[in-house]
Amino acid sequence: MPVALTIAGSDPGGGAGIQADLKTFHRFGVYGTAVVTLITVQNTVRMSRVETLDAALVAEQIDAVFEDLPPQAVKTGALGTAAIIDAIVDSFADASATRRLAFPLVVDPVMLSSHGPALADASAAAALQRLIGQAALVTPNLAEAARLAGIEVATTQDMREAARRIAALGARAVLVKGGHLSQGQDAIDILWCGGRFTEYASPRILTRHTHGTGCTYSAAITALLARGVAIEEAVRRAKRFIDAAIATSPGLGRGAGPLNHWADDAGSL
Ligand code: PXL
Repeated sequence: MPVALTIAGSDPGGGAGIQADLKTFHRFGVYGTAVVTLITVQNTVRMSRVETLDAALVAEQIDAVFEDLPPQAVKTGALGTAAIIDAIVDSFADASATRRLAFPLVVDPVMLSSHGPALADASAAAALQRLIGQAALVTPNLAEAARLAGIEVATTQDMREAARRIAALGARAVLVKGGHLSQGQDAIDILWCGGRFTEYASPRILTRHTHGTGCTYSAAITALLARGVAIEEAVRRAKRFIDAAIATSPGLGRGAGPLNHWADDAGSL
């Protein structure tokens, strides 16, 4: 059974962060391992606290997984501080040198949550560039793409330019997610990979239950990479999965509820 690792924050409400990642890995038939970087206090209506863990504790968790359960793919989510990001970069370098461990890395550059405290501090944005330099794929939403590329991102043309700029930081591929674009009927995501663009469009689903969509999307891609699927195809299948997961969200909670992580979409699995 392929193994995937998520390095991310905890959402006690179960809709985002490591909880969403593990459910998604499981759905795709991949054994999920998880290293916690920070603990949020939240549910579907509020996020009231973010507590980051000690960077050395994060590194120790990663080493415990690498020592015994070497993953075929790794993703990162909310990382909190520059110290944690630096510890992760060092852990990867060490695993490559001493354990000859190699895996595709998916970086979901989570910086802000839709509500509540930030999931990364100011120093983290700069440190994130070092991690991006090692990524097989980076998956920013519009706001994150704008921040990383240093341009405004309001159109699909901007999304392409942002993808190119983020790739110039050293990432092998960049997926800019246009779910928050104000124009158009479709949710359009743009992938820059191997010197060409691929556009993925699906009808926008009008719902407030989208909590954890970014986490779930990048976890699905990571699971498919762990199974040896190529990036362009992994994104195509993962997008089908999140569309189904949003369309069949269970409507839990009184606010922005979670997706259906058990969505049944035969074409994606
Ligand atoms: O979706 C971004 C995100 C990532 N990680 C954790 C979160 C959230 C959003 O709420 O709580 C732990």
